[in-house]
Amino acid sequence: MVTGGRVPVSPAPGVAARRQHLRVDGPRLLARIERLRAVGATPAGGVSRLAFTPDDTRGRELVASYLRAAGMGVEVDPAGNLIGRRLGARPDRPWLVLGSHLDTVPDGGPLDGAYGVLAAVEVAHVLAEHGVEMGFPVAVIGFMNEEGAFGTPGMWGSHAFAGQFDRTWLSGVDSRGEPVRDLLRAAGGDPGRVPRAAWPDGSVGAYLELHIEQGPVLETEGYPIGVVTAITGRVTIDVTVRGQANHAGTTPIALRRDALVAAAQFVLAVRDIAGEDGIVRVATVGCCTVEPDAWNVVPGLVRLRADLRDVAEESLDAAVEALRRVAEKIGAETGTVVELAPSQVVQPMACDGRLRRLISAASDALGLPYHHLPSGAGHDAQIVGRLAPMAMIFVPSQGGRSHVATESTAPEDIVAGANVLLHTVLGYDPEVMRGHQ
Ligand code: HGY
Ligand code: MN
Ligand code: MN
Repeated sequence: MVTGGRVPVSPAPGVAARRQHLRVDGPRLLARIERLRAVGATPAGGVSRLAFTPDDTRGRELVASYLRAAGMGVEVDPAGNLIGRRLGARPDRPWLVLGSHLDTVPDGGPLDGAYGVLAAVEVAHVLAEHGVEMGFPVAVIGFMNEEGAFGTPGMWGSHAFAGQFDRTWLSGVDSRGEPVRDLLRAAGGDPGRVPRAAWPDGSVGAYLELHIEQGPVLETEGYPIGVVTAITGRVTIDVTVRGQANHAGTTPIALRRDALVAAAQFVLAVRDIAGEDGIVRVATVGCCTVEPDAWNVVPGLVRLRADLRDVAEESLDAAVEALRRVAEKIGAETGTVVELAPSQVVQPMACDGRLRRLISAASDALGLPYHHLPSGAGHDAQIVGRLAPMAMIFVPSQGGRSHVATESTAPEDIVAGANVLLHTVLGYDPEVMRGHQ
């Protein structure tokens, strides 16, 4: 399928046959994952590279050196995204973008995000080493602050990339009181120019993200590869419970306005709106602060954040409304005020059918069985998907565990997933994207 210009989009038959035998350098990929894991390693055996911290910056610098070793031009955009570019002979064509994130949750694992970026670097490295000329430019991106460090909005960098960044995110301070603008500047970004991080409509042909599953399905079902069908939607709600602090020994129970007792009831209500008989698939309260946080004072103020997830946006809306009613009732019964402020809504997103077929074909060619499954975790892909077609490849998570220090994937699965990414890239043809979804 030659469409004119200097380089044909599809390789000649002999070239295509040689490309079929290309594989990633597994030991190099595994060694880099271990080296990055050491940056921000915690005594508990996990990794803490929260966005905007010095360890996050050190990790990004390490990955920048790998991008350079892969022959890519490297830059940090104004939103803090780390970008490697391989222009190739057809820089005029829309980009094939590969990426994920490099930040972690506190005491998280070594693979969430980092695996996808390092595997994408490995793919670029193999293409360069073997002198493979693609008929389109390729970018590898380590997106900034996917996890929403210190209460800041998650999927930060991908929002900026897709032209969806909300400028109010730059105002104010994080949960530690640090001005967000200063944090971005210190991380190599440029708060005044974040809109320039947006890639124009039509500039991205497709986006591919390789990631660990972070759940139990692939391991339980016995598949080394997952082809993601859709990515869950998510809403986070910031909750403030206002009661009255008072002496723990002298204040009669009936007269208390205990903010933590009210918050505890709210946490149970969040659990009850989720699950098989609930309104949404899952819901969690994973953080909470208490004031004045003293064992002998009735709590006067509690702040927490609820995380609700479902593939149906209507269900998320309905759950927020249900929680508003519950909050009013709890407030009336406990003498407190329970305020709800939805802080970030991320829409669910279906993966592109053409790209999914390409991933399936790459897995078939490598003799790797695959399973179609939805993602219960959020990903940069669902934000980039607003700009361009996207798809995701999963590999199994041992024990279905993630966002914890014990997060792991078998080395052979890590390498297999990277090979599927490589062969999806080799099979990618911008012309394919003209076909039906
Ligand atoms: O929380 C999530 O789903 C993702 O890891 N950011
Ligand atoms: Mn994560
Ligand atoms: Mn992730």
